[in-house]
Amino acid sequence: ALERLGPGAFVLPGFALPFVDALLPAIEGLAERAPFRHLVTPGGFTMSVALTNCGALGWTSDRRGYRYSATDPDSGKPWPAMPEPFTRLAREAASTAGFDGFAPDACLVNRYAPGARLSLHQDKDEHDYGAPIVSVSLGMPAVFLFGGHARGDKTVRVPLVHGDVVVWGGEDRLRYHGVLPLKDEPHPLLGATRINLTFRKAG
Ligand code: MD3
Ligand code: FE
Repeated sequence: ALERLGPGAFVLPGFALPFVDALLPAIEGLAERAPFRHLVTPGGFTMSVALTNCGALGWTSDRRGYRYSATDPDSGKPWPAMPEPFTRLAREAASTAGFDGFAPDACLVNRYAPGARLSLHQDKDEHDYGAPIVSVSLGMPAVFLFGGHARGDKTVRVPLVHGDVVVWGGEDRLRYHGVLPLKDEPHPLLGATRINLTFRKAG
């Protein structure tokens, strides 16, 4: 199934379910080498969402700004390689939404506890806005906010559950988006945790 949110934005309900058994141990493995951390924004706020990365590039933030980096600033080492099932899932989902040949070089792994949220923002630290972004939801449900091209534009609420995949590209690539504070609705596999994998072509 494929639900259209906009001209270039699609929800693929349950698309990741066949991959879950491979994804969960891979996430544990990479969190051992690059632990989840709460980043500080340039404005001095500590994010409620914890983050790690895998792939050639990882997204990071501190008082000096947002950027992609080839190394984990906490360890000085390269980010863990992108596990093969991650790459395959991202590529198959993008292709299902009409974006053939997606080759992500960055995967942000966001971890939410109850109450964690992501305020409205645009993803514009990537070099090539021509490539789509693929987002995979695991664990607790969340309500995603999908806005317009200006911060004040009205938003639509998109409920996302374990296994859902969203693909954003084309003219929807730079739309504002966010995640409402998570409710405490524990998931059988992940407990009181939501994990979001976001695949990008950053470099
Ligand atoms: C819509 N993460 O890490 S990715 C992020 O659930 C982020 O953790 C969300 O936003 C999360 O930056 C969901 C979904 C996403 C990514 C890029 C978009 C939605 C988008 C670009 C344009 C429109
Ligand atoms: Fe985002």
